[in-house]
Amino acid sequence: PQPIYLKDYQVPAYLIEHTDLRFELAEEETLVRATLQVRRNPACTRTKAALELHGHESVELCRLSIDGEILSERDFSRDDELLCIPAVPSRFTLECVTRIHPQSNTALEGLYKSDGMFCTQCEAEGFRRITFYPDRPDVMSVFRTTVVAERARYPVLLSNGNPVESGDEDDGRHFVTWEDPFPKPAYLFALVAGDLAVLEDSYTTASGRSVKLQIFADSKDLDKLDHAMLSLKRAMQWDEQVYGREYDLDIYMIVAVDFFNMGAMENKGLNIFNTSCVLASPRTTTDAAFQRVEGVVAHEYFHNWSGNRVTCRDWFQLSLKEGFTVFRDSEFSADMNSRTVKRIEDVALLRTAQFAEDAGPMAHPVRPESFIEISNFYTLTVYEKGCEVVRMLHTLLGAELFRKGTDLYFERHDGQAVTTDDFVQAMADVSGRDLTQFKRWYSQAGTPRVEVSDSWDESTGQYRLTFRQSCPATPGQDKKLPFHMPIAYGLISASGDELDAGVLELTDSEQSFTFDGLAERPVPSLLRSFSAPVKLSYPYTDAQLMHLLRHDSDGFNRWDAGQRMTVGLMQSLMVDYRASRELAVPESLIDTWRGLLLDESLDPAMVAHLLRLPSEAYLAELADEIDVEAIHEVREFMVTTLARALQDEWSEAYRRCSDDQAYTADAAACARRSLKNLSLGYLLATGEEVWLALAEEQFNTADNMTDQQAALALVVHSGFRHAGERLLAEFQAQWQHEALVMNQWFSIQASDPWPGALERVQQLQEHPLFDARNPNKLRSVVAAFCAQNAVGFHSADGSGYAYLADWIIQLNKQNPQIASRLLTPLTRWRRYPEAAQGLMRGQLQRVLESGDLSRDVYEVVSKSLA
Ligand code: BAL
Ligand code: ZN
Repeated sequence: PQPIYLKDYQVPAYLIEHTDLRFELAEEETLVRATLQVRRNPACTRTKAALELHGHESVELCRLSIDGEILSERDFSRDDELLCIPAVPSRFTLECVTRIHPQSNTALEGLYKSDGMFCTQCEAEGFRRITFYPDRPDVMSVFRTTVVAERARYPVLLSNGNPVESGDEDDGRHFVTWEDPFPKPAYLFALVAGDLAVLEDSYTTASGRSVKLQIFADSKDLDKLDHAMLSLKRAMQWDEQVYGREYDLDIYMIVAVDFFNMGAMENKGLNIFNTSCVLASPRTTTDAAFQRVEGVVAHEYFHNWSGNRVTCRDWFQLSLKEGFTVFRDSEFSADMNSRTVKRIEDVALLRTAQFAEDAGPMAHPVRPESFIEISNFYTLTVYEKGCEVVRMLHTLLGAELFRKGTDLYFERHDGQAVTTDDFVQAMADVSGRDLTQFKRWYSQAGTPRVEVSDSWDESTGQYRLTFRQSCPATPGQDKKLPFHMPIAYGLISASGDELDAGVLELTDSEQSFTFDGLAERPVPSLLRSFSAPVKLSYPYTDAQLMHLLRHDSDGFNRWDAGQRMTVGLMQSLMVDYRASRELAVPESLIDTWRGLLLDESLDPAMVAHLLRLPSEAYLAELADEIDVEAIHEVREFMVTTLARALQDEWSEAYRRCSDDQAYTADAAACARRSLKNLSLGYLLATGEEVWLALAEEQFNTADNMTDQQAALALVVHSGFRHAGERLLAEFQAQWQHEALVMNQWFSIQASDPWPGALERVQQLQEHPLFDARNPNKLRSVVAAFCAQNAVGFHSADGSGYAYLADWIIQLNKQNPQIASRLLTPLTRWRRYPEAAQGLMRGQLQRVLESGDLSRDVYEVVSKSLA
């Protein structure tokens, strides 16, 4: 397979003014008749351009005609990907009839069956699995879609836009016709047919229009849709208030499906969601999952403007819609919940997983320059780092100018397919700022390093901060130019007062800033709220970090000061561990933690974040060479030591955060559960039976999934092995009919680091509820083991690596997108010691040689081995 390049972009030679689709859905096969009004693109200067229609090899062509004249095989050419008609008029009607087989579509791209229902996933290039079409985002068309199916089996027939006609056909079939007046690319097309229950509501927009809201799901899940509906209405209102954006159709639909490669999809007027991102009820859903539902519902809704009304010119511009929309949904969640906690969670993900991506073989700029398979670029870099880039624009311009910039962007480009340059240009135009250098964030890959030093002149009261920025080489980019980055900062006095605060703008590789008239040397609080996605280092002493932890007015940096302290300690303990020296946790840290645990004035959610040790994955990302065992053992040692030293305080925190009131989902209750369950984890880590009894009691009496699942996971991962097995059996008996709950049951076991993990995972695969065709099940078992169980996966005999390679070879044909995504842990082989490197590389080689690789898997494996 060959890469395609951004530099080769050409405007389409033909445009589709109108797309009329008729789907005849049946049990064996589906017939699709597409009638396209085509015209030459006046912006295309190529005189003899052929009409190019994308079409997957699985699509059977039944009939092709132009203005009623049937084309013979001599009139066009077709290969695996394209159908070319060399001679066409400048304006014509193309009719195309295709036959497809959704029943055997295991890739879950295009039209497929999820349990008993038909559904679609067309982003990025799934529409070409339905019919022949210019399947590129810069071809935007108005769609009219008629769906025909047996009424008894498929009473609900949905597509984009508004329903305009319905009725009966022959043989017990019925039809519904939908019209979407907003021109859209084919990737936003959607169709659903099934026997679905619906929750209905309505929303009145700021200008007074009433919009019908419908969420469809299997009837057994009808009681789990309220939270998504509430989140949707909040998102609609927030977008009006914060961005001035109103919804535009008369109806907004969400459908929950069980078989789905992604989290959700923003198809115009008809979102399709993975059940895991829409269903929620206190009994079956954890607090974290409730928040995910809220965030994803909002994200897909926000796409209606940032993605659908204004879309991407080509797939290199994916972050135009994704980075911006993640920024929008993260700000929404920050407004609905705790801003500081949301920021901590987002940054923890970025620093752990996106930074690791930046340091691996698939590292790419936010706007990639080339790809073999675009599905491989729905990445943390495009989404999360892309969000950070938009956040930096927000920081540099300020909220007011940023809003002017988005207003201009939406107004200027409504109905167009545009680029990240167009987005930045709108920001430059409203602010009068030169953002040329800023755009390097879109074109240069890698995580920049910023080293900070300072000096203090007692006699003049002058304090100076000096910044040096650099960026490591990434594949295809050896040398990097300096970035334009905002560094939010504060200067803190010995008594904890803020002497100065603001935003410094770095543009050079080395730059100094002086602060005059200070009465004392301050402690610098740097990169407040993580104002740029960089690795910033400053030689903080523990005393300075302690000072920030106590006094910083920036909540994020208070947390980060604590993280820096524990990370520093754990890194030095790893050195001791490798040298077989005795390990010890300093009394000063234990005292600090005691103070935090006993301080009832602090937000329990914040305390829980402060007292949660850095994850193994984060410690691995920070290491030059990843020593899985040392990381795990040191972390376990820290947990056990802090558990025993602070047993009374954990017990007190647990008691304080337990209440007898019935479950509520408000922020204060979530915060209490968070600290309560963290405390329970530490109490269990003491190894004392009394705390096992407490965990079992919580498991048995919990009226919500957050508490029940926390107790289960903590016991299963603890040394109380028999009790773990008992609770797993009880949990299974209680929840075997709830697929999403059982996914957690799988995942808790697959991520259990105790010896014998691989055997346990292999047994789980034999479980009747495991289904290798369902991506959620693969994520719960295979991904949970390979990506969240470092000790098990990196077993010295290489068995974990072989296990993953076996899965990749099996899934390569069945579901290439999932196969290539699961591969990630193996691609990081260069970060591990030599023996592991050889074993991991060997398995990648085995995958490469297994023959007939999909583009998805080939791209990741070949780049990893390059
Ligand atoms: N566009 C794919 C799913 C999402 O990012 O919303
Ligand atoms: Zn998105």
